[in-house]
Amino acid sequence: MSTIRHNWTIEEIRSIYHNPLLSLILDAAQVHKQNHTYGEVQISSLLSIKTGGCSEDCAYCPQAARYHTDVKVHALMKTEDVVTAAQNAKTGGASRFCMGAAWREVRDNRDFDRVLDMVKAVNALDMEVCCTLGMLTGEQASKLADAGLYAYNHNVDTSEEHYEQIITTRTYEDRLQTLSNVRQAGISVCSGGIIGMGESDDDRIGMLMTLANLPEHPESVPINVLVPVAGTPLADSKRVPFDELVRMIATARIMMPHSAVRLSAGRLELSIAEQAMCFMAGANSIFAGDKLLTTPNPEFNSDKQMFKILGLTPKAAFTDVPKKNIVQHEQA
Ligand code: SAM
Ligand code: DTB
Ligand code: SF4
Repeated sequence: MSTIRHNWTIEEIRSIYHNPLLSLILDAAQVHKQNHTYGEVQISSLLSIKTGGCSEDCAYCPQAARYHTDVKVHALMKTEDVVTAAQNAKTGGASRFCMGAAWREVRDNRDFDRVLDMVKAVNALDMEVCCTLGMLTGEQASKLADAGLYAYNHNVDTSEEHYEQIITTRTYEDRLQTLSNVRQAGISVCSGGIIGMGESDDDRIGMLMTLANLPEHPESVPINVLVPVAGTPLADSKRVPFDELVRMIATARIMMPHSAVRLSAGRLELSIAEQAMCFMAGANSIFAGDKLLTTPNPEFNSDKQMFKILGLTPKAAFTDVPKKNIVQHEQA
């Protein structure tokens, strides 16, 4: 097992990140092999349970109400439809089910009560239940934990310095506070970011430093490649070259040896060979299913073929979250 550190300096990370690519991949692969089953990949499935109409101004996001994108606003889904989607995802091999809502923050209302019911119901399917609902108070995090929530996704998205170029309607500190509330409630933390938003290498390095120097490393670290969406301010962003993605994954793997590093948005643009380099460099989790939240993702069959070609195996769910709650399905 590798040593877990929370005192990374920018210089140390720079020297890892800027290593010649093949040496970097080899170092990362060694860390990966010491801490994980090489070739085992955790499959998560995503569902947008409340879509569009969001009040925030995240420059990358097709769901922000202020940008004119093709996303259709959809109110919070019914619990039974969410459970059906989770069952289908499980049948397709997913061990984690992540429900996303286009909210700035959770409010204590009937919608939140319904989300708590969804969490209970998906937990009862023996899947790792994850939510991404925006900012949370400590009390809301505890309610989610009591309902059986396994993980909470809340990305820092970029470096603290670059953050205000991307989002002005909340602060970096707000993001970190929610992560701390989630941690305090005993929920597994999922936090990462996006590359391809005009950030510098030092911004990417700074983001990894923020994540790795948290009091505990996030158990999962999604690395998203920006999916440029027409109508958003970042619609015309240049595509991230695949070697920069591999570099980012390898550096995350070396800095956070025990965490799952998730090759997240942007896989549709990557060949199997490029994705293979990401897995060699330490990625051990993906989102599967032909849709992320609102944008397309590789088809089930093409991922199945990739798993076969690369000899990857899906990781089983790790659910020790007690199912003490009675599941109440709402009526339509
Ligand atoms: N509203 C909640 C929030 O912002 O935390 C949850 C949903 S939000 C869509 C979840 C994450 O999706 C964002 O933090 C961002 O990292 C990622 N994301 C959104 N749009 C993206 C895009 N176009 N390309 C890549 N990642 C994106
Ligand atoms: C994460 O880091 N990536 C996922 C998940 N967490 C919620 C979201 C990606 C969204 C991509 C744009 C979309 O499909 O709307
Ligand atoms: Fe809203 Fe989340 Fe999209 Fe930002 S990323 S606009 S908070 S849905």
